[in-house]
Parts: sequence; C-alpha cells; structure tokens
Amino acid sequence: MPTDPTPNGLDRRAALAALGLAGAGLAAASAFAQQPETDATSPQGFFGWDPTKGEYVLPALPYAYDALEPHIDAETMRIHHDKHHAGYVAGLNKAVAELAKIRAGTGDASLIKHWSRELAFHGGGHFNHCWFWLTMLPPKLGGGEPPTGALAEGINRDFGSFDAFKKQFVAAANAVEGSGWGWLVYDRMSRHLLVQQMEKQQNMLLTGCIPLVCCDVWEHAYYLKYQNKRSDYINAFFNVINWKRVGPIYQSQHES
Ligand code: MN3
Repeated sequence: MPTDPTPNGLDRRAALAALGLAGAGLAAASAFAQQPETDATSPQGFFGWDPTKGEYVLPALPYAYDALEPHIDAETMRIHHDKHHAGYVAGLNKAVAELAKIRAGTGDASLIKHWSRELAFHGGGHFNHCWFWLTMLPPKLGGGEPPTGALAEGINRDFGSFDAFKKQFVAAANAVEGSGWGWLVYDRMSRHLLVQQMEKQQNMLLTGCIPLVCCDVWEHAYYLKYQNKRSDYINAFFNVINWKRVGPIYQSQHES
C-alpha cells in the first residue's frame, strides 16, 4: 500500500475536519468512530486496516447507501461497496498471504509474478475505493458545494476557472479506455494541480502526486443507472464531491 499522502500532524479532530465531517453531523462522524483506528492522521489508515487482525478490512461507508441519491443510486452503491470493494480487500489479503508463503519457502516461488501483480492490483483497488467513498458527501451535508479558499484559487490558477477544470475532468474521465479512474491530483514537483487518467487500478501515488478527487469510471460504478452514458454519471458525480475534505489536503501540500 502507498505511504500516507495526507498532511502530517493532523490529530483525529483535524482528520475528521479534513474529511469534511467534523461539522457535518455526528451521525456521519460516528460512522468513522466505529472504524478500526490505526492512524488517526491518515484517513485511509484508520479506514482500511485492522491492526488486531493484521489484515486489510472493508471500511463501512461513511453515509447510507442511498445518501447520494439521485446522483448515485443506492443499489449501485451497495453492490459497489459490498461486493466490488470487498473483492479488492480479499484479493489484497490473499496476495499478502501468498507472498509470505513464498518467502517462507512453503509457497510456489514460480508464482511470484502473479502474486506481485495481484498485490499491486488489489492494493490499488482498495486504496482507490477508500479514497472514492471519502471523495463523496451527501448533498444535504454539503456534497457538491464548490471549493473555496486556497483550493478555489489553485483551480483558477491552473485551469483558468472551475468550469474549465470541470470540463477537462469530465472529458478526461469519460475518455478513459475501458476501466479506470479520473483524478484531480496535486503535483508537488511542479506545484500544479493536474487532471490525470488512471487505467484499471494503477496508483498515481507512485508518480509522487498527492491524491485529491477521484471518480471511478469502471462500469460497475454507474452502469445500473446510467448504462453507456458515462459522461452523464461523471457530471452527476460533481453534485456529490466533498470539496470540504479536499481543500485542507491541498492547502497543506501547497503551502508546505
Ligand atoms: Mn469501483
């Protein structure tokens, strides 16, 4: 799994604030409190790993299955989270276990390539989905409200305007060949915001970029409701983006 891309030094309250939940309602925040907490400074840290089991775990959604309606339907969310994301978690734990057997001399060493690929694929899938659930917020809690402050300034600086950014993001995500993701990331090297495509579960953290917003464009993310109209789904996704979570992450990276 990638290293923690989130700001260092966040305590639990700040982490919840970064998630956009501290002021958004105790019900939502309590969903996080039920998660295994391994690293309060890392949203994905206390979200997807259980230290008592020593395993990756499927985090509960931080909102109800139907909370993103009508933009993303409850049935899609249920299958996506309970089946697809759970499959990545299982695949990741399986790959970790098989690689341990190979190291111990009890596994089939000829399968090192297979299990290493499985580790990368399912590890990317687990991280991407953890981030995806946190990228979204029910509209009644502020999902879809446009970014403000430093992030809004950064988007204007690097894309010209929010509308120009949105147009590029929708087009780029819509044009992903086959299965993949659209991402808004912050490139610390150039100190610019970038829109990137990701194929399958490839993880852009390896390029050194800081993840901000991700949109899953695998067909399982939208096909029940939108069928082949992927761009309609991506436009609807903008109605549930949790910019309140993204803003502090961007700001801490850009100002450090
Ligand atoms: Mn997915």
